[in-house]
Amino acid sequence: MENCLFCKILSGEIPSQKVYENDYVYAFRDINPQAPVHVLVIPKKHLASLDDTDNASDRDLAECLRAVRLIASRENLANGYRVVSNCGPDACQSVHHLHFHIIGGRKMEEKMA
Ligand code: DGP
Repeated sequence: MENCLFCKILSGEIPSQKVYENDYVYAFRDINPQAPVHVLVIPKKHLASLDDTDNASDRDLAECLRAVRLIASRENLANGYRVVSNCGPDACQSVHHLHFHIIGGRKMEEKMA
């Protein structure tokens, strides 16, 4: 998708710190980490957000969640972690390519928003 920042990361046009990749997903460290571990998991297929998942296969979506679990384990987040997907303007989504934030490595606040 032209002009999509995360598609440019996927193609290598914009560099990123890769954490994990398979045929369906790519994961990399957030440029502005909000915790000791802050990783973004994206589907390789361009989907704008969770509102765009009618265009996704079940495999595209399931692989994102499988990657979350695998990365959490590799990043030693056995004590817990938070997974966030901002969807739309009220959630302050800033990059319009579906992504899941994995945030961990410290105690989170109970209040989520
Ligand atoms: P959201 O607000 O949910 O759309 O989150 C977008 C995230 O993307 C935000 O936490 C910062 C991150 N981000 C933006 N630009 C870049 C970039 O060029 N590289 C990396 N690694 N992360 C980026």
